[in-house]
Order: sequence, then structure tokens, then C-alpha cells
Amino acid sequence: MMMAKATTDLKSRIVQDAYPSRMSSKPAILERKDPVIYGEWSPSSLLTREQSDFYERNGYLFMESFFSEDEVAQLKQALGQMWNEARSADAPEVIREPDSDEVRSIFAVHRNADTFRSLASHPKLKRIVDYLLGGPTYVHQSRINLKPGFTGKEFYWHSDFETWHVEDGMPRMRALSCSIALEDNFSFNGPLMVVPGSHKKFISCVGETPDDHYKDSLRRQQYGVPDQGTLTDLVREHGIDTPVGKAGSIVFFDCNIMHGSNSNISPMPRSNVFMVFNSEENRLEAPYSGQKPRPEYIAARQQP
Ligand code: 6CS
Ligand code: FE
Repeated sequence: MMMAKATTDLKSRIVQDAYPSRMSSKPAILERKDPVIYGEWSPSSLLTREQSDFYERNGYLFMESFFSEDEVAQLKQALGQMWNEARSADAPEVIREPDSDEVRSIFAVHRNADTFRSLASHPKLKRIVDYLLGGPTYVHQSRINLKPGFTGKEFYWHSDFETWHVEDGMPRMRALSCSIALEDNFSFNGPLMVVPGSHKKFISCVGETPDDHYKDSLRRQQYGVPDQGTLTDLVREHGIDTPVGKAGSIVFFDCNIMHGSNSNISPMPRSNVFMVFNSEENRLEAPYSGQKPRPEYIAARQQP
């Protein structure tokens, strides 16, 4: 009997999948099959050779005072305004904390505020991103995260690419995030923690993705997170870095680096803008989970 075309398509896609995850009951560690830096280094890349090599080896790069004081002030003002509006808003872009109605994240900020729209095409930032990803890029996702003093909650360990691949259909590792600090980041107010070098392995996770997973995962992620054994081995081998600095600093990090952040019980708030860029040559396809795609405000597929 002939198999339905949709079934054969799905099967051949699973066979060809370079990074299968959430398909088996056993975790697995796979080699990265994609470059980390796609561009050819030259002095006009705006990174030194050392910075570029650091990014290749570690999967992230921290730069202090990347934005001017004026730029930081403008971004902070835009963030504050969005945050105040979000408190009472009933918009899907506003994600709340798992155990309260406090705002945790606001998505698609580059579409909904001029200041963040210009940030997405900030010349110096774009030059570096386009060098790292080798050619034209677009914004796959943007968001602001705020961890107020005393109550800000954690983000458990994960690789962004694992989710973007399984739930959004991002084919290959050719995307990166920029995390821009709008408050001073300290080791104690819940900064980004990364496992340097972990971007060169793909941790295939266990468990099947529930329907509409994003409604829970953006508040507290439980699927697409690595098992504790694998995480322990990774951290024993590579350690944990916490790149921290003043407001206006930036961390570029590879889509597949293992990262997370602690809750913030310090009195100092922490707020960051995240802008995720993907290569034009790596546009989203159907999700590898076989489920329906997540909404446009989390994973852009239609916009120019
Ligand atoms: O699901 C996502 O796409 C998002 N979730 C987390 C925890 N980090 C990356 C990404 O923004
Ligand atoms: Fe993340």
C-alpha cells in the first residue's frame, strides 16, 4: 500500500535531521556539523582577530561600553515605558512569571517600539553579526527580560537552538543572540551564565514536546532541557563563565551555547534586551517536532 505523502515527507525529514532532539527516551551528545563563524575575518569585521578567535572557541564574546550613555538612556526609557504598559496589558507578547502575574519577558519589542526597531539595525552591531553569520541576517526573535530586585526568577539551562530547531524549524546552527545590559550586571543579580565551548556539541534532549509548549516553556521550561548527568559532565569539562559588566555592555552568544541564569534575590534589578539574528540562508521551515509553528512574535517566518 502507498504511504500518504505527508507521512513519507515527515519520515525522510526525520532521517535527514542533522540535530534530532525530543525523539528518543535516551539523551545523546552529537557533534556540531556547522561552522561557528561564517564570515571571512578582515579588519572591517569590527572585531579583532583575538575577539573573533575567542568567539569561535568559547561560543560567546563580551564587550564593555558597546553602547554610548545616550543610547543606554534611550533604551532604558523605552524599556521602562514598555514595562509599565505591559503590567496591565493582555497582549500575548507579555509573558508572566510562573507563580505570579509579574511580567517576566516581553517579546517582539523590535516590532512594537521605534527605539528597539532601530536597535535591530544598529550599524556597529549589525556589522559584527553579519560577519559572524556570514552575510545578510534578519531578526528571528527579540525580547526584554526584567529581573526586579528580590523577586526576579531564573531561566533554567538550555540551548536556544534546540528549541528553535524542534519547535520553530530552524534548520542549521547559523544564528546568534545579542544580550544588551540596561542595568549594571553583577555576579549576584542573576546574570547570564554560559558553558564556554558547549556550542560545539548538540545535546539531544529526551521527552516529547507537548502541544502549545511555549505557553509554559517561556515561563518555566521543562522540555528541551538537558538531563542532569549530561550537564554535570559538560560543566566539569568546560566550567561556567558569567560575563558581567556595566549597562551598555553586550554579550554575543552562539545559538547552541548552553546557558541559563539564576534568580535575583539581590536588591539590584537586572534588565536586558535580547535580539536574535538568523542568517537569511537559514530561514525557518516546518518545526521538526511535526507540530504547528509557534507564533510570529516568538519566531519570525513571514517578515521581510
Ligand atoms: O523558547 C525560546 O525561543 C526562548 N526561550 C528561552 C528560555 N531562551 C531563548 C528563547 O528566547
Ligand atoms: Fe536562551
